[in-house]
Amino acid sequence: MHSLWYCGEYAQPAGAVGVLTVRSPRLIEIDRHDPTTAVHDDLLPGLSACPARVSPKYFYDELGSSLFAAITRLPEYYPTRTEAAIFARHVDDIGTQLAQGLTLVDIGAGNCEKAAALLIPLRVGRYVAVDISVDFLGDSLTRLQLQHPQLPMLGVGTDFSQRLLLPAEVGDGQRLLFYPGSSIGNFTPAQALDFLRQLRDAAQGGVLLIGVDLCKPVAVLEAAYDDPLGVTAAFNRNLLRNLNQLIGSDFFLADWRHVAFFDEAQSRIEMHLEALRPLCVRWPGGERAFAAGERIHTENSYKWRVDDFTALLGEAGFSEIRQWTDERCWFAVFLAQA
Ligand code: AVI
Repeated sequence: MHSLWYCGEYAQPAGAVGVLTVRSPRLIEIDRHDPTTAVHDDLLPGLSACPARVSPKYFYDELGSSLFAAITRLPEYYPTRTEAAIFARHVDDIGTQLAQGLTLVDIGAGNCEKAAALLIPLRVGRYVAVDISVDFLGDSLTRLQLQHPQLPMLGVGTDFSQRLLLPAEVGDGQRLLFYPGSSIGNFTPAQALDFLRQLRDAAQGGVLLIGVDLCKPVAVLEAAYDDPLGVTAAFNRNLLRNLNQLIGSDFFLADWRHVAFFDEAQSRIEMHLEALRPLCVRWPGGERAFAAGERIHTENSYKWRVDDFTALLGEAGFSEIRQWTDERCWFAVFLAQA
């Protein structure tokens, strides 16, 4: 059941003379996920399974989001800056393929930074930021609105990892769905196909602009997911801290080691947490014993070939597919007609 449970709109008080008064963007939240349901449907079965697994969405509590932001600044983590360089270099070319005044729908907007750089060059007419919770969006959107006081903006909080459903408030303007950062890589190919179909439906005849991480030498990939500073290890282990808060478990972080490796056959980085000794983790109503060396699978990050991802977009129903890459062909940005 999708219900609108919160909808707020307010104007900031007028500042001193000469200061522009800017309306704060409207924020709506649909289908706010009930943590108890998520725990029972998703978390506990995964923790109890053999091998144990936990969805990567549990990385992103407040500290996890900050750690991810730190990852994107590591010299070893090439995706963010490579994608940004592709946009910086080709944004005018991308813009010539697009109509003026589109509604840019930013899926997984976070701090809205990536879309912010495109609003003017792509002559966007409306900006809609979508993320798992409006709590993450409020401040970033308000800051962005100050920089673009005339641009209509909307924030939508929804857990689109289950199903991407956009509310009517997004409007009926022509849509440019924006899904950067190679988040599509965190889905298996079958899930990616399903999610691309949902993006195609949500685009309502508009276009999709999506960032995809590509295959490259294994050493480069493994360094990006196991950096010498240990930021990715902290990001991975923070998931246990988040679980302790969510389900009242007693994971002791020092008992777990970060493991990341590239699986050539599946073309994916796998991240795991490995028990350093035999231990038993308890939470209200349950427990799980782990042998030394036993792992919890926390993330997959698939690396695609341009041809394979083009075929996937075609299978999902997209056409007129164009792509731009960097000179090393490490990352690609695809534009496709829904
Ligand atoms: C969000 N996602 C695209 C990142 C990735 O590269 O798969 C998450 C990440 N995990 C470890 N480092 C970054």
